[in-house]
Amino acid sequence: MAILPFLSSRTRHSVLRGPLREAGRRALLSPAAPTYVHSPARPAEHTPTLPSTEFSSTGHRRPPPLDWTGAGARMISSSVGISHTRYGSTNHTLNSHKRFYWVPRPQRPSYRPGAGVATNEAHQSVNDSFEVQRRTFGSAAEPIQRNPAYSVLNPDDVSYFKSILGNNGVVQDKDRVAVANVDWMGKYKGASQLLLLPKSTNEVSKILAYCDSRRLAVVPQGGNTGLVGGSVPVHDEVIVNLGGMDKIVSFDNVNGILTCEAGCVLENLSTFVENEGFIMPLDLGAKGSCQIGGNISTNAGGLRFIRYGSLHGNVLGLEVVLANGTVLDMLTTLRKDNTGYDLKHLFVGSEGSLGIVTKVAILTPAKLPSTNVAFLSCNDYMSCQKLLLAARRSLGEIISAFEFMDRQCIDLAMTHLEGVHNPLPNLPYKFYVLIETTGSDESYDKAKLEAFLLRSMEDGLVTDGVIAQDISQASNFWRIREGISEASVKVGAVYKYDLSIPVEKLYDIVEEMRSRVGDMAEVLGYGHLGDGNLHLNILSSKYSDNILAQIEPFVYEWTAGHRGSISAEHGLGLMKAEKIHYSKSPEAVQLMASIKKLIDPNSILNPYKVLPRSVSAAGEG
Ligand code: FAD
Ligand code: 2HG
Ligand code: ZN
Repeated sequence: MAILPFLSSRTRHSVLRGPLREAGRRALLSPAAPTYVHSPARPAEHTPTLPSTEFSSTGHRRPPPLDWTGAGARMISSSVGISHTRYGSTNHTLNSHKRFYWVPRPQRPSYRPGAGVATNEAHQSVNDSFEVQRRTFGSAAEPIQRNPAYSVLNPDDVSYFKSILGNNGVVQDKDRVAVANVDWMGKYKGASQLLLLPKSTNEVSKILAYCDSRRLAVVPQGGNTGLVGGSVPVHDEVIVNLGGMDKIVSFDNVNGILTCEAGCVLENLSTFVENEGFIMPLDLGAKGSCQIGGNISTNAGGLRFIRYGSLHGNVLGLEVVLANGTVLDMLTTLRKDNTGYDLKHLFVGSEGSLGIVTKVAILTPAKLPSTNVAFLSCNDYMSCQKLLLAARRSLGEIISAFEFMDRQCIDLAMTHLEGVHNPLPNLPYKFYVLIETTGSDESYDKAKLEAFLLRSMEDGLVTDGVIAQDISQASNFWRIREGISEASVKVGAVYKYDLSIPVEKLYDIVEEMRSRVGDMAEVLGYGHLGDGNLHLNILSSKYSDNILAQIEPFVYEWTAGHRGSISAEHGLGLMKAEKIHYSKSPEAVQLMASIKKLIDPNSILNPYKVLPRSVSAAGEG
């Protein structure tokens, strides 16, 4: 068996160990030789290239949460800890050496004139933002007119907000407001003049009651890592960022139930529960910036979905503030509760259009001691599919991630990510698969994975592969997969599509798209194969109508034709609000609009997003 010569006694015993993953650390140990899994066809004398000793925690960057308290700086120290109401002063400060990814500083938008007042200048800002949208939106290329039913902010409004939030909670500083107006990709840009930073549910309630009475439009904002333009204003909506509500309320360490405020950064929560012997049921590349309230509002999927499923299953309770300021207490921590309609589900995935999530109760699975990560190559997409089925059968109870990437993704990552190494550098392969297993018995889990990989090679599904020997290597594998998004925005223009497609058809659209755009753009396919979720990214040095014409409506029609979803996990936001009919029936969309009307009759929450304007626009009041 070709695998055995490469399994030295040292490497056999140094496969990633649970304790080494303490607190989610994936990148701290010195590198050891990875266990290479070679195809029987490969010559035994081929010596694998070891990851170089350049692996270092210091060489990586991670995205700091947005600095809502400083003077406009986005890149702040990562030491934003969790404030504890129950756990005293334990320092759960975010460790800057854990997972490495980077949120680029958004392009600084041109400064907006005037300070938060109802003037012609405000309207000029609106027009400025319109120009930007028209140029770059892709799916939202149609002009979006400001709905005149909304009021324009005036000095009395600002004074009122100061009276409830204090001066620090009302931000008009141009730099800081400018940052909050632009999304992570630098693609969607609004013209808001006001950023509000509430610190309690009561403050959120007062903000919304006031905005509703004045008919001021509002955009709820978490970590601003959303990829569909949902988290930033379209015009002059007031931005309500939840970052100041970052306290853990309680942790039930018998049942693993975490209750916290919506502004807690996911990575901070991860660190916190891991110290208690649990893990968060979701994990995503944006974890250093995204907030749990944002995760819930987008129903984020991410890298652990295959194992722990959707937030619809893991969220036990929510506290939500409705548009008129009513605080809806659904913050139960019960596993089972069939008393009437389960209203919290309306807010999971509603993208800030039905209410502002202020508190969350979430079920956290037990942290298991043994983790293994393999990075494999396959010759064709059919082999990836067969590998997934085989993994489900052979690794069923321990599989915790099954991610796939095509060759173009690896090339992109190697070109644009600092400090990453191709684990399989000797030959270019067409497809790569990252498999992670997590279980309770290290030797059993490892033996199981190795046996599975051997069988897969014998069956010709896997051509080459490597199992991480330590956290550094595992971190490198994950860094490649998680870093694709980050690398994609460095190219210039990126058209992102997030599709659910039956697994057997999932890669067909990547190939069709490649032939459609030809040499105008690079087409990448990757994603959560285990969940049937393709991330189709089309990259070019700049946005172009010609490229867009090749992509849309083809991508939506193709997906609908295969009974897929045009938003698997990122939501509709602004980008796809007008496209919902590709995935939902007219009756379903109409019912959604009725629910929106019932809960937010003045339509102040996140206008222009999620639902088509034909069914959701606020009328003249
Ligand atoms: P924001 O971006 O601020 O907001 C997203 C939406 O939620 C907006 O519509 C906003 O109005 C609303 N919202 C935010 N907070 C609240 C609140 N408290 N109450 C009501 N509405 C609110 N997504 C995935 O699903 N899986 C992934 O694997 C994944 N990986 C990513 C990797 C990178 C590098 C990046 C940049 C993004 C990734 N995303 C992924 C997308 C994004 O991170 C998620 O959608 C995330 O859940 C958004 O959280 P946020 O706090 O940044 O929310
Ligand atoms: C991921 O899985 C994210 O990496 C982002 O959902 C996908 O950037 C994208 O297209
Ligand atoms: Zn994803």
